[in-house]
Amino acid sequence: MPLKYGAHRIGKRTDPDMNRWRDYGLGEFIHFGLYSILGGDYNGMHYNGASEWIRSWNKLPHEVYDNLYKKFNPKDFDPEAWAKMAKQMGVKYVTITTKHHDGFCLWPSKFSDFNITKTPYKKDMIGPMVRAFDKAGIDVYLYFSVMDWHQKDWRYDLKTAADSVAFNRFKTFTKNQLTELLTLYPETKGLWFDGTWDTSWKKSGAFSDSLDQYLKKLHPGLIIGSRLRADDYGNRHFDANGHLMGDYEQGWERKIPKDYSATRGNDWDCVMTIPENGWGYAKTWMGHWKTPYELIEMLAKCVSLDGNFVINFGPKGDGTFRNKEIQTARQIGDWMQVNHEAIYGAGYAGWEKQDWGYYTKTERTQRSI
Ligand code: H79
Repeated sequence: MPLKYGAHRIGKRTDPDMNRWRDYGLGEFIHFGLYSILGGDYNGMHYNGASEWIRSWNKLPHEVYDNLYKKFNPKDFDPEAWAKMAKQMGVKYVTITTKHHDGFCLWPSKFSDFNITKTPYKKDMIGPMVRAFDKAGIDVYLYFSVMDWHQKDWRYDLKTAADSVAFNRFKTFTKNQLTELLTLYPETKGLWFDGTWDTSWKKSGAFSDSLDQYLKKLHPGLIIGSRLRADDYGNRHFDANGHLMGDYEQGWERKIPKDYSATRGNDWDCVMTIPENGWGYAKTWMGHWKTPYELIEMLAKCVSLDGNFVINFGPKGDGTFRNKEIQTARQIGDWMQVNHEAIYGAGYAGWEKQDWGYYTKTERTQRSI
């Protein structure tokens, strides 16, 4: 089927930047923002959804949430300590929330007043994080929610001409913010898009395609997963011909392919929460906390199926990590120190999983077979 905005490449990217991505094995996700202050609680009540979605809770007035920036002061934020913890854990890449669905920007954006400079903390958080991780040898990816609850021009659907006019302004705003991020933080290796599931965006295949091409021209080598674009018919991830629209499949959120055929032979990564659901800090811990052992098994499974595994952390509003997350990171790091050879640069071995574990293959082990 002829498509104007379908996949422009069939099969995997083979350039050095993408080869480097493929070799990471283990990554870290960080969710940090205004929601970290509340930690899923408000007025003595507990929100049962994901804590970073608390603004959408009918018990919390929007104006309360939107004024949280006046209290945002992560005074103990220490980017070097964050990078050190990630390094010990053995992660090769980190994805940082620059702006979640609430629209709050952790960098001094010229295009939105709802940003870090208006808080008591005042200072940019993204730059120091990017530089600290980069210096530690950990590649940096920026999480960016397209959906933005703070922007008046955001639309869920485009039903009227006025909607389209507003949404066109929103597109320009989005492009400006992304240009700003890549210009301010040239160390960035890729962008992790989210909040792209609404009809308005699905109707914007032409724009998302041109945006993807523009960003890659601006920042050669940039890696963008399959969550940014939509094709001519509003298909996401895979176009109407079944081809992946992105450098890797970005649909594995809190789930892992059951076997190799489920990966369709594409590059992919799985992003995983330690609790059952919820990415931002949650004061009240609900449900099961994955043990380091469970997370390591997931990591081994992902690598054995040619994917990367990314574990999420939700630091507290003061900028420090909860002890349980620190311990989890440390225990995974201890395991990685002994077993990293089976993770870095490793992938699908073509052998069936056994009850005692998973096979992974590296170029070296491949040569010796
Ligand atoms: O940032 C983390 C989550 O907050 C975010 N992605 C990760 C990395 C995320 N947001 N939503 N989701 C994940 C799940 C999507 C839920 C949806 Fe819906 C179901 C979107 C559309 C249908 C909930 C119900 C939101 C709108 C209706």
